[in-house]
Amino acid sequence: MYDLIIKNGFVVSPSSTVKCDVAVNGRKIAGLGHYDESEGKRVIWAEGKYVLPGVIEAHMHCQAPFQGCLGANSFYEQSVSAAFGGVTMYMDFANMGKGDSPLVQALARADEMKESAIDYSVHGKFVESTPEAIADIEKMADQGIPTFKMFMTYKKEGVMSDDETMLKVFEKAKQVGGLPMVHCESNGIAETNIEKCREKDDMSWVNFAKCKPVICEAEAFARAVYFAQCVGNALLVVHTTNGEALNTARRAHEKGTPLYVETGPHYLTLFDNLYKEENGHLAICSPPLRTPKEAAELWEGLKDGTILLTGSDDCTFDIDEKSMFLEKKPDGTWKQDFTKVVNGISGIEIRLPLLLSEGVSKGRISINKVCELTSTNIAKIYGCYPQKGIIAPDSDADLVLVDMEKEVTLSKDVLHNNISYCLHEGFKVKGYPVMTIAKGKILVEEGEFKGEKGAGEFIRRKIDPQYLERYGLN
Ligand code: DUC
Ligand code: ZN
Ligand code: ZN
Repeated sequence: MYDLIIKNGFVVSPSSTVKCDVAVNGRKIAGLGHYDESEGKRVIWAEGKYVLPGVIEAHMHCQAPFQGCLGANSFYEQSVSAAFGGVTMYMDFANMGKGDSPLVQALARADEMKESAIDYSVHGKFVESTPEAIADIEKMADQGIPTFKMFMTYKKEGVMSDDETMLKVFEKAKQVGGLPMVHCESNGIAETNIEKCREKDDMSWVNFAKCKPVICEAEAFARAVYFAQCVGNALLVVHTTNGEALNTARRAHEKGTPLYVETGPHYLTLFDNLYKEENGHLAICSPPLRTPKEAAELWEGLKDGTILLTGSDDCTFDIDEKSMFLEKKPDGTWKQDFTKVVNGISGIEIRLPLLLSEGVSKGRISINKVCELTSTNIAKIYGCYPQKGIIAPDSDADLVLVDMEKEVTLSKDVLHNNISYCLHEGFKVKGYPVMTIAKGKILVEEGEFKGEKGAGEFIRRKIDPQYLERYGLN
């Protein structure tokens, strides 16, 4: 007898879509095949639905003090919103300031995440390269935390890593089988441009994007890649937005550099025209939203394998936090100053729907590719495969049932992210998660959350060395 049988769905992996049943015992997948309904204590009929491995979000910032703000959600609330988007595991970053121990901060973060309804993990973060900080890298890897984030910008916020820190972290990460993750934007280019705007007294939302153009990202991207080649280590670049950077990646891949590139659904579906709106500050995120041209370049990168990962970079701030340092003019409109707006937009709940709709329903990519981009590849490169990221015997029974015919108009009212606006308001999607199952238990069913606060567990991770030695996740 099995605890659960999911019957007659199309079971999706990166390489196949097979109509079969999935049997679950306790928290694990017991088998795939054909089972009689009498063999299951509970049977879920999944005719016509696709069954994918639960989405893994490896890029979000929840309860993360930044630019004077904290975010709208507690970790429990974030996990509920995530579950509605098919997410069954997520990872956040240690909060770091100069003088902090990366290890202590990472463990503190894991502790904060205990209230999550879904499994979780943490990335270390580096803002300096003192001998003590570098020594923490091995200790973190030993404790199942083999990924280390650095920012190439945000100097004023005190979280930028200089070149030396990057090189030292790269070197040590290589020694312990770890992987640096880098936010690539040139602080120098951005700050110089911002100074010019200040001189002209034009700090409009539109100028935010102009201060951080493609070249600002592409220069830092190339520098990070050269550093990785210099040290001979692997590198993961988060939230890449444009073809200029992708061309650098292609050249690196030709040389065999294990460079893993992530993009986010907002860069595929939202554009810089939002900065022309009165409430354009709600769309301020870094790197900035770009144009449809860059989005088309990203779709190419997804198709040709230059981009193997997606992440939402979720930073859910409500209007009050996005606006808290702004003033209004006598006519009631904003006195625009983009330097007074916290960077970040919400997205954890809509990453899968947007990829299903804009990707699969529009014929750009297959559902198998979506499986890779939202789950399998994430589990592999972040080191929790095959416990996560695949529907196979002995893997965790983390599953998301998808109805490719379901049409939803995105709006603040249909999402569960605790904020009073939605940048995708009115955006129609076709293809939506209709049930989320984590470790064999139903988390979301028929629009209702059925999970439990604190049910999430810390997942220790270890990266397969072959992914760090050469490019590719096969
Ligand atoms: N980008 C954002 O938009 N917010 C937080 C951090 C980041 O890199
Ligand atoms: Zn970033
Ligand atoms: Zn981020």
